[in-house]
Amino acid sequence: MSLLIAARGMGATKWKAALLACDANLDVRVWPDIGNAGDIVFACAWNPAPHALANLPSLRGITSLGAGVDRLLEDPTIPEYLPLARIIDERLAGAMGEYVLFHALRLLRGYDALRQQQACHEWRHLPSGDPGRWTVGIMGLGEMGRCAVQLLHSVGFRVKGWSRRPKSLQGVETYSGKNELDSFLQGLDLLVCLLPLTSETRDLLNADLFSRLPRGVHILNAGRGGHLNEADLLVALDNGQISSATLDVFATEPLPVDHPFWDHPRIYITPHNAADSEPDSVASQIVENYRRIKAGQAMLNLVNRGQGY
Ligand code: NDP
Ligand code: OXD
Repeated sequence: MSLLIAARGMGATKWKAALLACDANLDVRVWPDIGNAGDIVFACAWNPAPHALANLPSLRGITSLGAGVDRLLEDPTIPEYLPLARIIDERLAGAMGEYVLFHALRLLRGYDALRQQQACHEWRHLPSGDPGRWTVGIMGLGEMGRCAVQLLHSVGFRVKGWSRRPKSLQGVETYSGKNELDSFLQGLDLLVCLLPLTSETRDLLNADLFSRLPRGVHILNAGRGGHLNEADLLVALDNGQISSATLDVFATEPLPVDHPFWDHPRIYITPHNAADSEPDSVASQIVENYRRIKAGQAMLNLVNRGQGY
């Protein structure tokens, strides 16, 4: 029995080393060197090459190497009956929390304007900003969202949160479902998207939603590129409805070199590195799921395919 790593853009070698460090007896194959396809019972996938997981007759389960599973759920070559797990990891969620806090502080303190002033050798005092006067709205109160909420709250930001089902979390005004979306959007200074990409959340950040936000709001998207209508964002930035956009994820990744976002003065780009799964931190849960699959047991951190996350 073998475990296959089919991961593009995530350094398969270090994943293999981390899995073997957990269990030196594992037979780990790295796509495309899969050997006998019939040996493979479990696959660890991240942005797999087309058909990488097709035609594996003994495959019994798959784990995403990240928190998100949208690409795997969309892949028509992956049979729907296969159980799918994803990563839940404190370090991964912590990294996302830090990303959101860092950018919230960057925006609150007007850091981009300060950099510009420095470029012009200009000494001009700008207010340092008071987190207690800023409201940050977090879309998605899962593993990522909850950590962001906690960190923002700890430094004094006012925080609102939105999820699919009602939630109660310390230090946050919570809202749920489409009916409460408008109340959630009211009064925000920064809107943060940490949603999974599903049929319900695709294209959610569009002109209609922007028009329901306070004028001059900032937005941050670290969910998936498919949440954002890119053309609508450019219009909203140009007409002042949105002040700035901090984007970690894009409809096409890597972001094409001629994409208009690169040179936009009020778009701040990071290359999908808000939070990365660290092999050493998550290898043990993958090895445990492989053990469970071999034993015919349910995996940890299972994805609900019907829900889409
Ligand atoms: P979880 O599954 O733990 O949480 C998802 C949250 O989104 C839940 O609170 C859920 O609501 C909410 N949600 C889902 N659908 C809707 C909807 N239709 N309306 C309102 N709320 C909804 O996911 P994670 O927090 O672990 O990850 C979220 C996403 O973050 C990933 O899917 C991935 O796309 C992205 N990500 C990006 C990274 C990066 O580096 N840029 C790194 C890691 C993740 P409920 O609680 O009611 O179920
Ligand atoms: C993830 C990601 O989903 O890094 O984990 O995007």
